[in-house]
Amino acid sequence: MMKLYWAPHTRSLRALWVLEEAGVSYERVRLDLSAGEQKSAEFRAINPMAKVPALTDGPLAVAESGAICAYVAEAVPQAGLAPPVGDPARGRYLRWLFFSPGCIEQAFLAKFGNVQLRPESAGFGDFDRVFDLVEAAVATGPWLLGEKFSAADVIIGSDLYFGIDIFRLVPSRPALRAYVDRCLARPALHRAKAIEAAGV
Ligand SMILES: N[C@@H](CCC(=O)N[C@@H](CS)C(=O)NCC(=O)O)C(=O)O
Repeated sequence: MMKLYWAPHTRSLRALWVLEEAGVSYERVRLDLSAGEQKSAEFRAINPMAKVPALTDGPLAVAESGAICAYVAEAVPQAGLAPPVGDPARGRYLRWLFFSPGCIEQAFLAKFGNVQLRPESAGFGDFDRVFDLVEAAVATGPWLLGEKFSAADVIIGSDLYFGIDIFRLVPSRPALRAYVDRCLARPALHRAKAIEAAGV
């Protein structure tokens, strides 16, 4: 059985959300970050970065929230959270999974730190280019790949939820707002947020 190491109000929400979308039973192990439980030798053997979320599945351990979403989508193919190899939509799916850590998170950090970078050198180009692209991708919708919800929506939807509603870094443009609202309406995200609120 998959086992999720998590903490409330962190990127663990993505892992909770994708597991709830997958509809599998899994075990949760809550770590107390303020007590430093993520730094224990036992947890570092699972994620040497000493960060949540991390997931184990028997002898396999996977960390990085995007990788966890990709893993769950492939481990539970019946949930239909990833286009299979050979499906042309898989190219866009993979791009969006990597776009989050490669571009969106970098754009957030640059904005947070008020760091000015040359768009030619910064892998994300610039903040507006990143969110113009995401806005265009979700404008038609309902999901990034069209009619079919995927693990890429968990990643990009949670980035936008954090960026717009929590950190207020991203302007709430109408198409972005509507997409985040569609994500927030998903029963699996409701369940993930309820788990987070209950803390168990
Ligand atoms: N790139 C990682 C980032 C994970 C991360 O930064 N986790 C934070 C919470 S959101 C954490 O565990 N912080 C505790 C610490 O660094 O001690 C991912 O996407 O999973």
